[in-house]
Amino acid sequence: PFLENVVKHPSFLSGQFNTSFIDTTPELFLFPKRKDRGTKLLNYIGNVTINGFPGIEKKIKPEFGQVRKPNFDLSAPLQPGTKDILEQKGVEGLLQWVKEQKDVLLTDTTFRDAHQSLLATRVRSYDMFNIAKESAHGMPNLFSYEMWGGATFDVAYRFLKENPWDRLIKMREMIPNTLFQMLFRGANAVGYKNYPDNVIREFIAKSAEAGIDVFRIFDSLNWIKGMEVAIDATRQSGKIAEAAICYTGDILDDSRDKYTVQYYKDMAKELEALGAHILAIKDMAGLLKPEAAYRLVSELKETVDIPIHLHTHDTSGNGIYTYAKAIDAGVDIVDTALSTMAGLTSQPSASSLSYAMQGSKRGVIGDVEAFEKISCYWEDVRKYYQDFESGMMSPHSEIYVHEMPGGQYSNLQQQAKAVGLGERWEEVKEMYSRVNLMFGDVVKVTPSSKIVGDMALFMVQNNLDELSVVTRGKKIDFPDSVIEFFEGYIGQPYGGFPEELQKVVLKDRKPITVRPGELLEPVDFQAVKELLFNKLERPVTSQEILAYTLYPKVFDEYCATEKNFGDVSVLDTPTFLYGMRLGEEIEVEIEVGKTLIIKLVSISKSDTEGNRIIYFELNGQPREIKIQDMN
Ligand code: 3PY
Ligand code: ZN
Repeated sequence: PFLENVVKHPSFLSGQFNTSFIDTTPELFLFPKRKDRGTKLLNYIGNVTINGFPGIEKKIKPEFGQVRKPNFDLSAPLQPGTKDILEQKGVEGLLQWVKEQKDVLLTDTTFRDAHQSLLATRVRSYDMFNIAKESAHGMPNLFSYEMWGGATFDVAYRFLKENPWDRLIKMREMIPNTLFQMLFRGANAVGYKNYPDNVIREFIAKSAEAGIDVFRIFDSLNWIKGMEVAIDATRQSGKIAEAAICYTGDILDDSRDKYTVQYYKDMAKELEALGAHILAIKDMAGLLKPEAAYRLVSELKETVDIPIHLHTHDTSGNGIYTYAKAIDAGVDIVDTALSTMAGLTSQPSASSLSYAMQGSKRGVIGDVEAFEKISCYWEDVRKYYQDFESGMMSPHSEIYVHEMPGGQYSNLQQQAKAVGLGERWEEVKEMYSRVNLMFGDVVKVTPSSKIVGDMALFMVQNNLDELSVVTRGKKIDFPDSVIEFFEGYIGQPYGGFPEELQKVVLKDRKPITVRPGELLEPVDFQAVKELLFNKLERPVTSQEILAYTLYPKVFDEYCATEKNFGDVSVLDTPTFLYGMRLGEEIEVEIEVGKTLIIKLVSISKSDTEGNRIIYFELNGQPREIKIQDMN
């Protein structure tokens, strides 16, 4: 075997070479033949045309038509926004400015929670870039865009085969006037388990560098210890630490005395003392009823001095009413989505709220007409992702019973389908609420919600109930996530673990009670860098090191896809999801000013080995691609 190239030759590495070395070792110039970007993309398109896209019913690419875009003057100077205030006045100046606003400020979640909650997080950067400049011009007076974090990081690599850091960096360039906000799961970062402290610190530092200004930090069990490192790291990077209390249960129901107003007030005080700049009420499932919102916000306003930012989901259909009551009680900022990406498991609609508040003491800051124009774009784009819709067509007040977070609903449904439980979805939802009670009535938000969901799926699949889990428990291999939870590796739930169940799940394992970060060895980033360098045979960025640290397998698969297919993020979404129709011609801008014209000419029948030849034209030149038909 010859050495792949000059920089890896031992003599080169040890610095022992002279010019004759090059003349005597010509094999060093036999660089492996790399496929060009065009061929790689043809491979991708051919493959998805023949074999379909995971999670999408295989069909001929539908005709979607042109998307509507607002005709704003993009050459006009941008109106300054909250990002400019942060830059000019610093964090304290910005917070002061927020407190001075008489009307309520909005965070727009269209780029993150809205599609996480409606479309299983599948909206691609391509569709965001395409409306970013218009958003910067049309919505300059938002408090922030929630546009990163939560499930978007993982899904970008895992399913969309694109780099989430690129999304952040490019969006930052196109929307320079408004704060960017991300959802950060405390010690779980953007993952589903606790990470060592140095990973949390490094992730926050790098996200801040790439463009995040506001970190909404929560712990999935409302365990403040799990949030401390992230709050500190955010402050260290000079950014805004928005610490969240996750709302669960029902403060209006006297029979549920675990999560009371006093519980939330104590937590808020502690978070303020820890250095939170803003307090978020994170109503991830949409359980905060209007009167509860009024009481909770009024009480919290009395308890803390920092601004209060309310987040809800509209699953029950009561979201606007909840916000109206919270606004009456003095909430500073609320989370909304553009109307065509709002409602149901997503956030309430920005424009509906604006209209709803007309004539009240406090209005909504923002231009409704612009919201509606930008919203038309999303109405058209949403159609691309129709296969990821949850099928929920109307408000579901059942949410008050099963308490499933909006961001989980469509994802768990996909998970259920994937393990063959699509037809038993009603049972899964019911089991979800039963598992919550078995676990001692826990806060349910990623990853605790995923653990409850995993257990619910597991119990439905294995026909288990509360009793048989315990009586047959010794012989049951519980899902890994459930074991980790009972071991204490997600943190400590308020009120402790149910002991009997904990013993059944853990068997001989011993649970921990300290912060997992205290036990986890710091990650050696230099070692990860070297490992990745050897795997990828190219220099690696600190962003890639973090991605690999959080999701090694997902990142490996992403790199493998990139190697085979190149950068597929440049494809328009219908082509990315459905491939091409016979006779169709598309243009793909692979870099600024460099466009490929691709035509799908014909497809052969499968040969005896199941291969098909796809005949393309690439910039007018005939090209053939062989694809294995997996159908
Ligand atoms: C997430 O952690 O992704 C959430 O959206 C929680 O609500
Ligand atoms: Zn949410």
